[in-house]
Amino acid sequence: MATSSRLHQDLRDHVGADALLAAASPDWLVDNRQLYHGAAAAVVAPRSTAEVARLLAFCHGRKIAVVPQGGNTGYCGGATPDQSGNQILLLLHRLDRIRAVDAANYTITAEAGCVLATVQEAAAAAERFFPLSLGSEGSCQIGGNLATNAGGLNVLRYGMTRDLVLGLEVVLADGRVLDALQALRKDNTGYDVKSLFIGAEGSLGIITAATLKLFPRPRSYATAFIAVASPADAVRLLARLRAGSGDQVASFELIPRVAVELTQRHIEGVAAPLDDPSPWYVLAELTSTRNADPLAESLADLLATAAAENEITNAVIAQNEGQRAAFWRLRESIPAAQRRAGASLKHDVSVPIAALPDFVATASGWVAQHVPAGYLVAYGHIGDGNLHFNINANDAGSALLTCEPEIKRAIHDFVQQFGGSFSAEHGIGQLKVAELERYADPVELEVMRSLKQALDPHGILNPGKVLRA
Ligand code: FAD
Ligand code: 2HG
Ligand code: ZN
Repeated sequence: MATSSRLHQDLRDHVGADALLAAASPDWLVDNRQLYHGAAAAVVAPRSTAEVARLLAFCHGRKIAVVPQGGNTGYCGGATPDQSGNQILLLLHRLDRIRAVDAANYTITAEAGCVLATVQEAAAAAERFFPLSLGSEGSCQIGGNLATNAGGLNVLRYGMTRDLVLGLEVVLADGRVLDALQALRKDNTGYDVKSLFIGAEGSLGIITAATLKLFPRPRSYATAFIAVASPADAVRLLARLRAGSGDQVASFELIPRVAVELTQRHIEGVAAPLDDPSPWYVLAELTSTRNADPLAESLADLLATAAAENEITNAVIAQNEGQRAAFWRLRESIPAAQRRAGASLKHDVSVPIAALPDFVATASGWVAQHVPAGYLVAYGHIGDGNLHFNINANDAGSALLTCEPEIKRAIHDFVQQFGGSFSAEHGIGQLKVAELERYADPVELEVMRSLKQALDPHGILNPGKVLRA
């Protein structure tokens, strides 16, 4: 590694003087969950794909590692450099242009550093809808969403980020630019190369822009907060609502009583939508692109039948946009409430939806018996079979954190037993590399390593993330 001042001068010469930042903000060197603290040899914030390409060509030639960072909201330490001080931190936030909105083609082309909320707003301004929606949408970037294949609150209807992609522009490890920014819904010309970079967490290439699918804008909503006795009843209710509503369910979130209590305690202005306590709740939303679609009436009918069959114990339908926003605020502030409540362990798991009730019963039984230092806060996207099977500490946290390895092992083993995934939507980063090695099919792992070797022979792209360096 060249001396720091020499490296900085080389970066100015090769990439552009303006791209090199004077110093790293401490916020960029720690991950969102504060699990990892790193250091950087230099921080580069390019304004164009060409600058990213020049940076990578330079780093490829010198075998210098590059760690891309978007909004830094990721949960697995993927955007944090290691502690060597030899890696270059590549910030994408200056690549922030919406290049095109094509309302007739229902597509938007956005640069990687666009904040997700900005992409949503640009679509809305053209009377279109970009459905990716996460609690972090005010700060995460579309490039980070693509790199993690983010999920979120509308997957049930619209799919994961991968399902929303038509085209990508990617800078490869050696600086070549892959221009696959097609806006086509049909394109069977060989391998789907762009797909490799989605969910690769910056380990195979740097995403600089994407062409994304848009949809008709929803104009009618019906949003209910529903009390259910068990996850099994929630799963039955999901099937009922999907079939009975003409498949208009866009979101279906499971919330345990303890999460409602945590948000009331730690987040200002959150109120419990239903007075009588229930062990579980569902936040369900139906949407339609028709104006004044009587969704609330059909939802009320479906819920009345569900109540008559003892599938639900109570429900309230939002009567106006304020109430709808309040239901969503409660749901979206569960991670913040959990954080304010103290230390926690997170398990972002999925199983086939039908297996979810048995998984919850088995894994919570184990937690109740073996984890006296913590309490379960299991919530999430039950409509996608994805639960955040999190455990909060009863006290300062050290007793819980000490048991982290055996708790993780037990929960992830249950997940495997039920045919699920130990990382449903948050990726691998540096946090779950060993889990991937343990649970992935060995042949799949070999293919991943071959792809890494082929696309990044010097191992400069986000080393140690997804795969061991
Ligand atoms: P970063 O954290 O900056 O980076 C994530 C990874 O992508 C890193 O490996 C990084 O190196 C890589 N990367 C970033 N940009 C690029 C690029 N342009 N090219 C190549 N690689 C790149 N996630 C969900 O899936 N669903 C949720 O519902 C959800 N809710 C959340 C709620 C809260 C309150 C918070 C804090 C997080 C939540 N997340 C959720 C996690 C997080 O927001 C997502 O993983 C998000 O997609 C990360 O985007 P980012 O821009 O912050 O990426
Ligand atoms: C959510 O669904 C996010 O709110 C965050 O994916 C989950 O904090 C978590 O565990
Ligand atoms: Zn989630």
